[in-house]
Amino acid sequence: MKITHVEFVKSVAGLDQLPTDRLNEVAFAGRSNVGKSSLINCILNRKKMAKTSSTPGKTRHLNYFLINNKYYFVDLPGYGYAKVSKSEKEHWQRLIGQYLLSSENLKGVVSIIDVRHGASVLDMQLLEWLKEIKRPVCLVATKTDKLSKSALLNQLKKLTRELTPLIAREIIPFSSVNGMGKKMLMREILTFLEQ
Ligand SMILES: Nc1nc2c(ncn2[C@@H]2O[C@H](COP(=O)(O)OP(=O)(O)OP(=O)(O)O)[C@@H](O)[C@H]2O)c(=O)[nH]1
Ligand SMILES: [Mg+2]
Repeated sequence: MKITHVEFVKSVAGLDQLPTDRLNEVAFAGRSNVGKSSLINCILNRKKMAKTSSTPGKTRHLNYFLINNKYYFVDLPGYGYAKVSKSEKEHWQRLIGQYLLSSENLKGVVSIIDVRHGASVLDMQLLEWLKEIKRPVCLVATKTDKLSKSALLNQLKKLTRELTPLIAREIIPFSSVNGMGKKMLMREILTFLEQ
């Protein structure tokens, strides 16, 4: 897909504020600071469309980006940031949980982990739950630029062994820094959006 137009549409803090135009959408989920917003910018070829930061917890709402006036990419707030209050964690669970469970326009979820750290308990819980509710998932292991070639190969083998029972597709190695995996990921996303 050639990206011709990208537009930030809205930041959603409650499910009553979701867009009503029924465009197909894909959501990007992962731990706080894993690189969700950077990944979105990378695949859209835009430097600062989704706000990125070295401080975890930057994305607090569901951020909707309109792509080619046809689809939405939804940048979800990260989970698992230790310094977030209990009530905020509960808010996240309710908001994102309800959204992932009930959105009719959501055609797939891009679940993002850090290739170096693998899947945390929270990542596994999310993957298990998405499987249970039958949401199509594509798992991306990002920040591959931080590992040497051989360390990356070993780590991908290990992750594939651990996570294969939870995912239907191959893990996509990705880097927002050098663009690794960009094409493969866009192909998967299009498969979701075109269903
Ligand atoms: N080396 C490297 N750094 C990355 C990559 N992706 C993201 N980063 C860095 O990781 C940090 C967090 O990136 P974000 O894209 O803001 O992460 P996020 O998941 O959107 O974070 P929250 O919105 O806070 O949940 C930033 O300092 C990025 O520059 C990558 O592929 N490689
Ligand atoms: Mg973010």
